[in-house]
Amino acid sequence: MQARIAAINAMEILDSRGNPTVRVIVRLDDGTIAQASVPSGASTGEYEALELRDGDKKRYGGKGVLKAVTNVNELIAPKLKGMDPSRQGEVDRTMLDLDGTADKSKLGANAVLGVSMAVARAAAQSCGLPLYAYLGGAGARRLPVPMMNVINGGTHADNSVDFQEFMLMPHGAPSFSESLRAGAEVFHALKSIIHKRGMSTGVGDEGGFAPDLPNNEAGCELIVEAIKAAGYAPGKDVAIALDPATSAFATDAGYDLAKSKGGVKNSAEMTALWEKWIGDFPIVSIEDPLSEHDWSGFTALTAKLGGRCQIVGDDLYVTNTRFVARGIKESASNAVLIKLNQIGSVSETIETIEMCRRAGWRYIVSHRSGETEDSFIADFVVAMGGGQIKTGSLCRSERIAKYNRLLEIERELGAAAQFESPFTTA
Ligand code: 2PG
Ligand code: MG
Repeated sequence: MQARIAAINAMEILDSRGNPTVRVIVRLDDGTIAQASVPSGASTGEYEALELRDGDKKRYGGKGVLKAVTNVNELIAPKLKGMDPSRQGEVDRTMLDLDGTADKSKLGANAVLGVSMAVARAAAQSCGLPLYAYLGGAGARRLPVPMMNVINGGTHADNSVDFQEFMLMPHGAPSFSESLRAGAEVFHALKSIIHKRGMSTGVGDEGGFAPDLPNNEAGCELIVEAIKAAGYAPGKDVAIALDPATSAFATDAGYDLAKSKGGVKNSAEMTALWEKWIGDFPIVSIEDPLSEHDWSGFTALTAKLGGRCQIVGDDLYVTNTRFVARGIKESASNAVLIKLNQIGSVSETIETIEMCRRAGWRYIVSHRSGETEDSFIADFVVAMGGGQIKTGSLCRSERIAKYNRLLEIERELGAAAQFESPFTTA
């Protein structure tokens, strides 16, 4: 590539929760200007790369990101100036060397990732390619089946539900746009049902409803009812995916279902709960069914349920090849959640995906609960071809931005666009 990196600038912006995050603007010497914004999680895995926050209680309660911004402007920018933006691996490696820590704690993973994504986008723009085609090549044409988080609980909502995410997966649709339509129709049917029952239709962090439910199962029951009310067949047209995010309520005593007053369960009891739920509801995928420290529990659970259900590791792996390699060795799951900011650069995220592919594992590209209007992951999921994305509910523009970008990509691909259920073809 002819163009070279001419300037890199960062600024502090706000995310969907009103917390500061990093935006990076990259300018190339051919006049190209591209930017990227970094998301932020709430139920974070213990071994995620470090999100650098200022800690100055006088600004944003300590959550400011001015140090990360300064690190981009003063440390990273001078190092990358003059580099070829299409050499993504070299750009990312230069930042990793400059940082020198295992968890990017010197520069901040938010600083490094913002630059990494903005450089990829600038390179794509400079060579006149859409981001998905630049990152994925001419073969990138698979649109993902969405996991749509329509009932929020756990740390994402102030309600009586222990489990963080109850998601729709409209996997029986013939195309992405029809899948999105099914999801939106079920979402609105769900709203009417919740409203009729006299419960709150206010939404949680990812735009899903957050009612106080009598128990956790009621989340699945409501969704099945809504799928039927919208005219779809539960399981066949629209299935359920869960992310209970159990690390968030794992205590020394066990899994404490405190929000629903459901008592404390050990690993085997939680596994039995999931087995029952898989039998009772059309569940095709469960993420973090056990805590990130319960490796042996994960292996036992996958041996028992992995043939009937996709078992996804999120906090367990934190998009890090070190942990995914262990998971593959110990058959701890059969799929991995992929979040760019857990590891902190585009190239390392791709390495993790390559490891999944080699093992024959599925991978799901995911948003964070704190998001921005940046739709990078929509292009990224098509580029990587894994066929599954988790990007929130059917309301709130930071979630919808990703769906709308996928609609654009589908339109642009035209007849070449591919959409298939990962569950019926496996
Ligand atoms: C998760 C995510 C995204 P957070 O647990 O999978 O839904 O939540 O970004 O808060 O970690
Ligand atoms: Mg998760």
